[in-house]
Amino acid sequence: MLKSRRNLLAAIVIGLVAGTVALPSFAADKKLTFGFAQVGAESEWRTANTASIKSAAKEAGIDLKFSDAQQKQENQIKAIRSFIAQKVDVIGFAPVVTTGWDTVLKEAKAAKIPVVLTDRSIETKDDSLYVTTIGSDFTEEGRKAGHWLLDNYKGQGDVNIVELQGTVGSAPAIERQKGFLEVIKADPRFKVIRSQTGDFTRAKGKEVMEAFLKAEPNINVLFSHNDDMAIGAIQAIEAAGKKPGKDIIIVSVDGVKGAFEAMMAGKMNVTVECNPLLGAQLMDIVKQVKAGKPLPKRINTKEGIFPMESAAKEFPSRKY
Ligand code: GYE
Repeated sequence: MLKSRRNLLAAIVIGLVAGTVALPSFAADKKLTFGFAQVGAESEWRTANTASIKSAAKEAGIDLKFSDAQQKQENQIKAIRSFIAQKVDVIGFAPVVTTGWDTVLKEAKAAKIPVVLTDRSIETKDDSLYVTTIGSDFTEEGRKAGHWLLDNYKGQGDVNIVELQGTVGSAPAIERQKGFLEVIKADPRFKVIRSQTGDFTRAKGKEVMEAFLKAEPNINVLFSHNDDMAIGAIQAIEAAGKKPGKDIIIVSVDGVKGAFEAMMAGKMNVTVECNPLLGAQLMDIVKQVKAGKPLPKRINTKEGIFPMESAAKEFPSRKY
């Protein structure tokens, strides 16, 4: 008995060396699992981002476990914990806000599951808690918005600006504001007279703009941290009997189709591009992380700026 077992073992070893016996290949066949905690479905940008991630995962043969946090940090934390419990290979998330992630990321680290951030960044003293962040340079987007305004504003005298901020404490809201203010402070005529969050949604953008219009009879410019809020605000401006794009100049960020439609209708003046189509690059990174390849801590996406005059020409080739 013992002898025949030994013989069998010997036969397998010889077979393996000779290449005639194949090792069980489940290790190679096993699909890579990627748990992804999305912010929510708050904007056109986000819808395009989610679609890009889902289709890229399919194409890359990655088993995607997708969770929608409905813009709530506690839901994202729950999703990350469930990914840890499921022992996924890699965890990814677009952090709704910048702070408050250390505890859950330490849990992922203890479970030896690498974490990739996409779209939004976090603040932490321990940057060993994630491998890399892939996304846009939001400060630069704010600067582009500011430069466009300084270069293109035609009116005389003081320029009263109202600002619709994105989600409080989110990287794009903090950094777009920072970049914009940094640039417009070069000209003291330009003043932000009101600034409030519209949480990146159309409904809130409309509501907050209505309040701005009631409180301020003399608004010259709206700077909106995303297109959806700007589109909501356009409705409020029209309802107040004013002409968006003329009576109130509208400067926005994202570059989604809805913004191009508003620009072609003459109701929005400019949108700074923020590219949501991060899926393919993200899946590449997931594979590299799993293979243990070293990656830079920060990977930026490239983007442009589209004034109203370019909208009709650009519109047919827009992908989101
Ligand atoms: O600008 C906004 C979305 O984080 C870059 O989130 C993203 C922002 C985007 O809701 O539309």
